[in-house]
Amino acid sequence: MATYLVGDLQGCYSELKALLKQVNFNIHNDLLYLAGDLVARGPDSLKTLQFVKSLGPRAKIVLGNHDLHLLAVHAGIKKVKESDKLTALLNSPDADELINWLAQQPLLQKIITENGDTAFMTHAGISPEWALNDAIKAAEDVHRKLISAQKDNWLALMYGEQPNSWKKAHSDIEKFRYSINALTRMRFCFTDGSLEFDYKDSPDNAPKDIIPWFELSKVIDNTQWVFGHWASLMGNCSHSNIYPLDTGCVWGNHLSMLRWQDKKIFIEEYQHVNSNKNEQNKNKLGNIKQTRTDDKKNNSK
Ligand SMILES: [Mn+2]
Repeated sequence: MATYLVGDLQGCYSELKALLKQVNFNIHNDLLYLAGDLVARGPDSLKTLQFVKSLGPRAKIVLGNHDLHLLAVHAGIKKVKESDKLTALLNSPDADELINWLAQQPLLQKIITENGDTAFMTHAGISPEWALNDAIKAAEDVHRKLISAQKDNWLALMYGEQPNSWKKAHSDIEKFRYSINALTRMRFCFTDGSLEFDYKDSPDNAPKDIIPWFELSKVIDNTQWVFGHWASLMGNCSHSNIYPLDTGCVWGNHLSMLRWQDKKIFIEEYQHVNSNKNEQNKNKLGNIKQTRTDDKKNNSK
């Protein structure tokens, strides 16, 4: 039995299928963990959702910001943007079934392998203001609201960036919004641990007053954490026990799959390279790609 982990699919269905073929994924024995953002922006969100749902209990996912946005669009709270490429999914006869299934998924997964090796997975990471149990409880609270009869009311309340600190989140609504932002949108924080929402580039070029969440969280000193969402990290960061999985496939780079048991990384290049925009994005990220992939491979030996 092997445990595989993949970052943001964002509709990159053919690349996921190619990765599973590459490792001879066995649906009866293996597990596939997906770090959220299954849909949006990429070539085939519909097939991606249909396929992941068809894996049943062999696929373990967490919700990302794009998944939550899809729930809001489907509920009529937000309008779909053309750039999200969600029209085929929303117009599909099985859209309700797929999106209702998506809404049942959690925001945090505990990964345990047969030898007792444990890790946690969320789409963005863990807030530096949270202990491990705070994160587990916050993710459960959000999940409970999203599977309740009041789901649509709660989805309408998730938008916004305040409060950006857990300390300032007093009401149920403030805690809900903060938790969603910390679990699915966070990259950088200010030095006091509060969330910064604008900067998306790699830490190398970041302004001095903001710091990656994983440089501030005490939890990750003794906890392994798996996350997606941050393509410009290109699978690398300064801590050996955290695993950034998003390597910007939808932006023209590649989809990465980590085999947990031996930490081997498998990759599939983006297969739809006929878009100028994707080529430009690839060039932007491309110069850090090779060294970081090599680094991670070296670390895993
Ligand atoms: Mn994301």
